[in-house]
Amino acid sequence: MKFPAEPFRIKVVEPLKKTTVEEREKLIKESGYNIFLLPAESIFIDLLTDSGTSAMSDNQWAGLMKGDESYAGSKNYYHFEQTVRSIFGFEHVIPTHQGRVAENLLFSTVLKEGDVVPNNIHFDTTRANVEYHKARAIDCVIDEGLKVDSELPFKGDIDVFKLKKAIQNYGPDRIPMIMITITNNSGGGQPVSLANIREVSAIAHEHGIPLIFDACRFAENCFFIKEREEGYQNKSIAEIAREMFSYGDGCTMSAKKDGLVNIGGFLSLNDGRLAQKITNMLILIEGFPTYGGLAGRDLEAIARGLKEVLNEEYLEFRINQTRNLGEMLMQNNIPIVKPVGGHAIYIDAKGFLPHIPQKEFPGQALVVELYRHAGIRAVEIGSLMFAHRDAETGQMVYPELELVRLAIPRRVYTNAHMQYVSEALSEIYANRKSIYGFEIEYEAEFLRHFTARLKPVNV
Ligand code: P61
Repeated sequence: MKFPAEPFRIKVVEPLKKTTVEEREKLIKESGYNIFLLPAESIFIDLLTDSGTSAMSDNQWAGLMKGDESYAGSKNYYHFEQTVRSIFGFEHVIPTHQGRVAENLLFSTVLKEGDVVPNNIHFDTTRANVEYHKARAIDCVIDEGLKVDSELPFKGDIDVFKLKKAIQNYGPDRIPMIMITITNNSGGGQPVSLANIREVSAIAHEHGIPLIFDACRFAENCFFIKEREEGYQNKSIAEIAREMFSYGDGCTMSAKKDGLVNIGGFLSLNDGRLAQKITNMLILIEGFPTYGGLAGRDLEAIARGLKEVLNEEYLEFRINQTRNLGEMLMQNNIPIVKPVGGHAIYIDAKGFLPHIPQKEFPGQALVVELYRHAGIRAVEIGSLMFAHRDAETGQMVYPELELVRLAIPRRVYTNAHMQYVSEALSEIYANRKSIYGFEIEYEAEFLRHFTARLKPVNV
C-alpha cells in the first residue's frame, strides 16, 4: 500500500486557521523573518518540532482523570516508576519536568571542569549543559553519519576508533560517562545499531566508564533495529528495548518525544549513591522525588504513553509516515538527508538553493519561503543556528551541513497534510531561483536563532 493508513481514528479536532500569502508576508516581516517569533495560530502545518506536540490517546486522557495530586507518594508515581523500570530496566527512576533538567541534574552532580563527554552527536541542550559545567562535549559519530547522501542503515552509530582515541587522549579518569543519543537527532534522526551499542558498552565498561543513553526517541530506534538489524525481526519492540538498555547504566529522557506527552521527562540510573545525590538536588530545583516538577496526572499520562509507544502498529505508521513524505520529496527531486530518519525530514538547503551563499542563510531563506508560500513552519539547522566567529582568527566558521528540519508531531497530522507539504515544496522548488538570502539585524550572544531578527538581502 502506498500510504500507511493512520492506525487510529480522530475523536477530537482542533480547527486550523488558513491565512493568505499577504497576511503571512506581513506577519513574517513583523517577526524579523524568524519563525520562532510567529504567532502559532497563523501556521497551517507546524513542523517546528516533534517535542511536546504529540496527540495523546483516549487512554492517556482518561489517565489524566486518575491523577492523584498528593504532594508525596501518589499512585501515579508508582505506576510511572514501575513502567519505566519494566521498559528501561534501570533501578532508580527520577521524574523531571523535561529532558534538559534530567541532563542538568546528571551533569551538575557528575561533571568536573576539564572532563570530557563523548556521544554520537550531542543534541544542543546536552552540549550546552555539558559545556555549562566547563566540560567538553565531543562527537564521535561515524563519518558517514555526517554525509547527506550516505545510505547506511545505522548512520547514528558511534565510530569506535574515534571513541577509543578519545579515551586514550583524555584518559578514562576524565571521562565520567559515555553517551549515546537514540535516535541521533542532530544527525538526521538516524538510528544506532544494537551491535554498535554492544561494542560501545564493552569499551566503556572495560575502562570503568558508565554508558548513559539519551533515550528521547528510543522506541523509534528499536523499530529501526527490528526492521534493519539481522536477528531482530521476530523480537518485540519491548524485547529489543530491554536488550538495548541492558548494555547501559542509565538514561536521560525527554518524555515529550517517545513518551507521547506534552510535558515530562526523567532520569533513570542503576547507581544508587548517584541517584541519591541527584534526588537531593531534585528536591532543591524540581520538586519532591515522587513528582519531580510534574502533576500526578502528568506522570499517569507518561506511564500510559510509554506503553503505547511500544505498539508496533503505531510505530510502523509513525516511521512510514515520515518515510513516505521523504519519498514524495525525493520523487520531486527535493534534496534531503538519506535514508529518511525517524521523526523528521532534513532538507539539504545548499542543494535546494545553490545560488544563496552560506553567509546569507539559505536554510533560513527556505524556512521563510515555506511559511510565506504555504503556512508551513520548519526550522533551520544551519548557519543561523551554528555559524560563529573563530575566537583566534576572527573569521566566520560555517557548519558543514545547511539543513531545514521538518519534524513530524506524533499522531497529529494525516497523510493528506503530508501531501500538502510535499506539493508546497515542489512549487517552491520550481520557483527556487526567485528566493533571496538574508542578513542579521539583531542577534543575542548565545543561541541566537531563537531571538535573531533578519532582513532580506538586496530587496
Ligand atoms: C527537538 F530547537 N529536542 O528536537 P527537552 N535530547 C534530545 C532532544 O532531541 C531534546 C532534548 C534532549 C527538541 C526540542 C528542542 O533548541 C532546541 O524535553 C536528543 O526539550 O528538554 C529535545 O529535551 C531536550 C528544540 C530543544 C530546539 C531545544 O525539537
